[in-house]
Amino acid sequence: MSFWGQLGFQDSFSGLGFELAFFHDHAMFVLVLVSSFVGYMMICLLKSSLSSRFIVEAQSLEAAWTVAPGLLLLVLTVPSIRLLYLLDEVVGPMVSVKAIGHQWYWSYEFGDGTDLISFDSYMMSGGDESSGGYRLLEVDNRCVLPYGVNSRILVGSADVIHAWALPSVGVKVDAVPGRINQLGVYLMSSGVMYGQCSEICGLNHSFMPIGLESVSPKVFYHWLVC
Ligand SMILES: [Cu+2]
Repeated sequence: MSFWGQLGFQDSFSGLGFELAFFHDHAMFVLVLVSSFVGYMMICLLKSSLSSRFIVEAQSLEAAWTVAPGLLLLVLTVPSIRLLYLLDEVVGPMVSVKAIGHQWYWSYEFGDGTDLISFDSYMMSGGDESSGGYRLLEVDNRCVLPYGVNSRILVGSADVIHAWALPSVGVKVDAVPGRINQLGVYLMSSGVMYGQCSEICGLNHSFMPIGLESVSPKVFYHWLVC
């Protein structure tokens, strides 16, 4: 989760989250480079008292200032498109969980090889850390997934459009009624992740947080079966 005064992304729990943070840093590098160069040139132009009445064309200069931004765009586009396709990839999932958005809570369903397990996940009332969790983020029943295993999350909705989003996993998927969106997740360590519904879905949109617990496959199996 994020903290006061935090400037960058949250620490990542998944490989794709790391990739997203890397791409952000990469894009910021190009952005700072370009804006400082353009800013420097503008200041130079404003301050300069030089003028030239005789230069009517400069083919090589024009070629350079056309090709250079093109190359910069390519430097941004190639990793961006690679990441876009990677995010859509679901590789042989061993665990599937269905996350369904409701007004205003989430419900989860597990149905892999066992009886269907389903439960609702409501925000904890109380509203301070003394009640055992972070204010407006803690839920009564967290979704549980194993780390070190390819998982698939199927996201749907029972009423209006919600969005299942977990910044520290690098995940944000719309929950659309009558449609199932899937995403692949590979968690890399144990921990608890917090997210919130990210589609304005009505009165209590702010009060349907998402809690995800990443546990070892063994613990997950026991949780699922017992
Ligand atoms: Cu919602």
